[in-house]
Amino acid sequence: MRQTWRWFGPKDQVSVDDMRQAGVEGVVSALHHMPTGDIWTSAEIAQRQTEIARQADGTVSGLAWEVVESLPVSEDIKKQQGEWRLHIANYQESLRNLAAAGIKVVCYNFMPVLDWTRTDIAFRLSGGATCMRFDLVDFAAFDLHILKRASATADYSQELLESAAKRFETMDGDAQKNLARNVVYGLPGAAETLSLEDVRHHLAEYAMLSEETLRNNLIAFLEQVTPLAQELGVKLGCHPDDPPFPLLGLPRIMSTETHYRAVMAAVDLLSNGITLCSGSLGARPDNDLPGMMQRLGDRVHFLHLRNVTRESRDIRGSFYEAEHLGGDTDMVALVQVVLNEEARRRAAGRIDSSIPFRPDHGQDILDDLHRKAQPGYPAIGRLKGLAELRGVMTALSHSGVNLT
Ligand code: DNO
Repeated sequence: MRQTWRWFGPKDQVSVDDMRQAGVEGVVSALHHMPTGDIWTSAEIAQRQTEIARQADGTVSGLAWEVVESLPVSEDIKKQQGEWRLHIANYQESLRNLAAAGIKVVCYNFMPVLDWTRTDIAFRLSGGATCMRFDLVDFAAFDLHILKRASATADYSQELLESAAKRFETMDGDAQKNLARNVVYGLPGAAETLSLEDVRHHLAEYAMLSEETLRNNLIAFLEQVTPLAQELGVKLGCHPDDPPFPLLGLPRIMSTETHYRAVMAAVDLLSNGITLCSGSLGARPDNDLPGMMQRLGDRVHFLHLRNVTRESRDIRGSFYEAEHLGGDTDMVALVQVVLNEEARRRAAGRIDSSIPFRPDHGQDILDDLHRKAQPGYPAIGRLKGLAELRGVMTALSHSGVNLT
């Protein structure tokens, strides 16, 4: 398991030097400043590689850009409208440029309009740490009373409608603004920063788009880019929906094992793969993460290891981001299955037998509470997660332990 770490570029409050001290082996990054749909040029890619290769004092860091997260897919491609053909051609060109620069794992997602979504970015836990949380009542309050989406009432039970109305009444102007900011203005890594008006405009455009059409559009996109990726030796990994259920009446097509199976089978090439995010998928009680890794492992090209505590038994429910070994996903069992998959790849002579993973997100603890890094991406909270995962990996790979 290759220990990687997400770095948002020179503006990241967690530096290249910090990553080195954390014992990171490889870097996950993206050209966040590039408009979605544009070509990532060789010059821009080389610039980011240079930034990663150097420490603050100019000496060599020994780190390299190994995984792209994300090369974003435009809304035009998702809807198959406007400039979608040009955007696909540009995506292909970006893949060529990345491959030429030696970067061979590319993560993307196919969530319409909103990338990952939380209602609270600093939920205080009893021990004093803060973490990210998705509260369904807050989300419904946003949808019904702030965004005022026309058909929203149909999406919630009577009980939820009442709780959301009550919750909204307790919010002052600042609380409303905060909630809207958390939901729509884009969390780190989201391709777009949207206003409420933008969201309304997108929702109107998606109104006629069924789940089936969205899936067909993903497959059409993959039919165009995967054969090229395969030729270039690039592995694509589709990140799951986060949270893994429909929001704002929009279809979600990468939330379950069944969803992944359909898309993997439709374009049956090794390069058409998965970013297995245990945190996103783990927010649904019917997703069995170790089982998914076991059954889909062949196509898993990148892993996000993180945990959530679900606050309800419903498919669509509230949750908060737990410690990496806490929460509802059995992380030890999952790591065991990853190690098994790597052993299988080694035996088959595959060159990708060390799967890159990153300790995804982290709670804000100690100095994180003052550093104000990107929400979800603190230095110490992530380092703690990485250290715990490293402990699990080391113990399970120890020669005294029998790997089956
Ligand atoms: C959140 C991330 C997501 C992810 C994209 C992948 O922390 O996991 O923003 O990068 O959805 O395309």
